Parts: sequence; C-alpha cells; structure tokens
Amino acid sequence: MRGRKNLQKHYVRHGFDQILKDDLGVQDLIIEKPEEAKREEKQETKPKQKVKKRTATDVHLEIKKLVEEKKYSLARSVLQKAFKDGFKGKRLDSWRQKLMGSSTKNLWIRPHSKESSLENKEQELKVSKEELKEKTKEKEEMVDIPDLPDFDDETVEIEDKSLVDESGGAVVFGIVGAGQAGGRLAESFYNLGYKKVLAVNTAEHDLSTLADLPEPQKFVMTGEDGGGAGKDMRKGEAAADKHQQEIYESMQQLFGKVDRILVCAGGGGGTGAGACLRLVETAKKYLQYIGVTDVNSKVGVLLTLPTAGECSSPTIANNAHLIASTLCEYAESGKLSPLIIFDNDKIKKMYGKKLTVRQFWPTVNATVTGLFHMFNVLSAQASDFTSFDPADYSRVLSAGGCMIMGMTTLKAYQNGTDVSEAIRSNLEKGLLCGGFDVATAKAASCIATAPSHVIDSTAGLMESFESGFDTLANITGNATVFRGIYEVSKDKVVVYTMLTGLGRPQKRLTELKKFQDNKVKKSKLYEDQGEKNG
Ligand SMILES: Nc1nc2c(ncn2[C@@H]2O[C@H](COP(=O)(O)OP(=O)(O)OP(=O)(O)O)[C@@H](O)[C@H]2O)c(=O)[nH]1
Ligand SMILES: [Mg+2]
Repeated sequence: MRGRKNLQKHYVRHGFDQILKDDLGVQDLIIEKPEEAKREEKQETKPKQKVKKRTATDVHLEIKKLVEEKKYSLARSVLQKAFKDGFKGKRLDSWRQKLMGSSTKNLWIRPHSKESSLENKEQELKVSKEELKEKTKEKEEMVDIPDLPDFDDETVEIEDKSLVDESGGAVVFGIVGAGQAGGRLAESFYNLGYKKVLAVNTAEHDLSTLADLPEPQKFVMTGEDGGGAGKDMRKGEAAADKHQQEIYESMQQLFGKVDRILVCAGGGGGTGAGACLRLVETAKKYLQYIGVTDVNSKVGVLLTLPTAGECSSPTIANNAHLIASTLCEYAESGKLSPLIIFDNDKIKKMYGKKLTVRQFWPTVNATVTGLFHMFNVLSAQASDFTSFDPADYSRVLSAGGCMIMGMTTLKAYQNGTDVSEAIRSNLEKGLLCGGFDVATAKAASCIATAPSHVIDSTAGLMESFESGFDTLANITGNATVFRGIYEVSKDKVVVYTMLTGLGRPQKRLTELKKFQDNKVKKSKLYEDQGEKNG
C-alpha cells in the first residue's frame, strides 16, 4: 500500500493538486517538491530520447499480466483506453469478449469493484489527464455564448452502456444468481441470451466454476471467515448486507435498462437463501433508480426446493422451509412478483434414472430456465393463429403470489377430450413443483405449439386446443387464461402451462417441516418470520 505522503507525491507528480485536495478534504497542500519531480524537471531540459512505440502486442501482454494478477478492473481500463487509442487485433477482441462479454457496447469500468486499488486509480488518472488536455483544447476552440438558465428536465435519460439482452424475449430481465444453485441458474439463463446477469457468492471457488460467465459478471461477497456460508443463512444475509452498495453498482454497470429483475437461489443453502431478500431489496432500489414504476411487482424470485435425499440434513430442510415460507409471505402480500418455485425433487423424479451425476444439475437447470424462456420468447412473437401477447405476459408476471410452470407432450390431439385430458394430467403430474392448490390461481398462460404438418392436416385442432384452454380455466377456479397457439419446427405437439397468483404450496412446506430440527438457529432477519410460519 502506498503511504499518505507517497500518495501526495504521486498525485503532485501527475499535476492533480485539485483532485488530491478533494480526495484528502483539505484546502491547501503543503508538500515539499518531491525528488522524483525535481529529477523529471531536470530531464525535461535534456534532449528527448527516442521512445519505443507501443504495439497491440504490448497491450495484450499488459492485459494478460493484469488478468493473471486478477486485476480485472484495471485490465478493462487498459483495454478500453487501447481501443480509444485505435489499437486493434484479434487478441484484443478476444480480451474484450472475455472481460466484457460479447457486446461491443459494453466498454465500462467498474468503479468500486473489489480489486479497485491505487494502481486502478493511477490508470484512471492517466486517462482523465488526457481527457483534461482534450477538454482544454476544445474549450479554446469554442465560441463564447451567454449563460442560459438550466431547463428542469422531468425525466433523466440514462445512457445505457450495459450488456445487451440477446434472449429475444418480450421482457428484458436482469438476472441475479445467489449461491451455487443461483449462480448456475444465472449461467444457464446467460447461455439462453439473458446477458444481463450477475452471479454473487460468498465462495469465490463456486463462482470460478461458472465458466461461461465473464469475470466482471461475478461478485464475491467476502465474509468475516473466508469463503462459503456453510449452510448458515445468517452468513449469506450478512454478506449481502455488507456488499449491498457494490451489488447495486454492479447492477448499474451490467443491467442498464431492464424491465424486471429475477433473483435466483437454491433453498437449503446458506448463501443464496440467506442473501435472497437483501438482493430483492437492492433490485427494487435499482429499478426505482432507472425509473421503473411499481417495483414490488417487477422483482421476482426463482427458488428451488431441495431433493428428499438432501433433506436428511435438518439444516437444509430448515433453511428451505424458512426461505420458502418467508418468500411466500412476501409474494402473498405483494412485496415481490412472481415467486417461481421449482422443486428439484420433482424434476429429479421426472427424469427417473436417466441422468448421470454430471448431467443432473445442468439438465435440471436447462429445464427450469428453458421453460421460463419459452413464455418470454413466444410472447415476443406474433402467431398466425392465437398470439400470447406481451401485455398478457406482463399481467401474468405481475399477478403476485406463487408461480409454477409445466409442460406436456400430447400423444393424441385429434379431439378436445384428448387435449383437455393432457392438460388435466399436466396439472396433476407435469408441473415442476407439487403441493399447490391450483384452484387458487389468479391467472394462467397456456401455449400450445405444433409443427406445420399437424397444423395443416389436423381438422378441428383449433377447437381441441380451445377446449383444453377452457378446461384449464375450470380447474383453476376461473382464472383468466391467456392463450397462444404457435407453429414451431419441433416435431411434437406440446402444451406449456404457467399458473400464477397461487397460494403457497402448503403440502410441500409441511413435508419440509417434517425434516426440521428446531434447534437450528434462525437468522435475525428471518426470526420473526420463522416464528410466524411455525
Ligand atoms: N436447480 C438447481 N438446484 C441446485 C443446484 N445446485 C444446488 N442446488 C440446490 O440448492 C440448494 C442450496 O445449495 P447451494 O446453492 O449450493 O447453497 P449456497 O446458496 O451456495 O449456500 P452455501 O453453500 O451454504 O454457501 C441445494 O440443497 C440444492 O437443492 C443447481 O445447479 N441447480
Ligand atoms: Mg455454496
């Protein structure tokens, strides 16, 4: 670390007296002229030596070294400056891809990131020195005009230097993944084109396994005693508390303009479940900052429930019960929307014994994010038959309460009874979380997709689908059913269902409670909630 006096010398050497005064909060600087500065003055009178021109290779090597030293922020600054200075080349493009994701619009510097060091500052100062010179030059060339009073702009347009969403969905989501499950789900979303992703974890190691996510999209919430929360939700909560400001700033840099934010976490662990509510708070603040209205219905949570095997640990069952019932309370009282619950146990049973250990989580995650994506992407597309439009999708997302999704492949679809039966069975077996009372649903979306040859040759298919949709409305106690019929390239007839505004999955929560050990300490934040939920 550079000492205060050395820091002063360093700033003076760069001619930034005012910046230094501001930084130190003093009026005047009483500094001896440093030896280095004297030496530099002397050197100026000597004839100038020939300086070797900097090449793209030099820039590449400099960035490589910084990345090896994990100084990502500084590496980004160097890269940004190099592009500004006109350096080009495959290696620099590849750094851009690695450090900033695929978007070329994404040239930003993380101002308060973890590794923000004096060296960072030094680099930023170099950049601003040049900017200062340029500005002075510009000023000299400018025409003098009289001062006019400032206009009171009603809305401030936010310059979007963030990542670009490539999901093709009607709604632009910012995704925050907390803990290992949350991080992996976030990565799975990223691979579907949801580029506005931030993964946070108390364990740096878990973040490093998210190979597809660019480094700037990972944030380590350092705790008091090293990595991981060890299934202690209080630690996850405290870490998110401590880093709330930095996470907020990361959202500013990565998300830019988004319509909604979805926080993903696995119920059962310490980090994701513990940090979840704090992240919801931060997400709401961020949406407010970018001018989104009604933020309570624009921040949702995607929560997974643990498998029965995992619940043999009372801590996991206790954590899952606590976070699930707390989030249900939030969703029921309109503090977030939607609360999407996926049950790992149910998904595990659906795949039976087909999956290897290596395939298990990636397949579960691809199922979860793929199903979610399906509704977003179809609502962005017009159908020649019945469109599930963006306004319908928005209403479903804002309906509050819990949300579940499911899909079913139709073996028979020749008449209305076939389709109705398939939908009925989907609500019983095909939803990716059980224990809900589907009659409590306030709204539902049902989208039928079929290949061209089925669409062209099946007489009465439209009526069959319609009667299936009506069945859904009946079973859900006359929830508003938003419908869609789409022609797709997949050679199957599939019906996707999304129910929302549901009451909590009481049966599933009771099941989790069976595994609980009441001696497990509860976090402060959840204490009252835990008592309330029994
Ligand atoms: N769907 C899904 N669930 C997962 C995945 N990994 C873990 N889980 C579930 O999430 C629960 C919580 O585990 P983690 O996400 O590892 O926990 P954490 O939030 O990192 O918390 P700590 O490890 O205690 O710091 C587990 O009990 C699993 O049920 C995943 O990749 N996908
Ligand atoms: Mg973990």
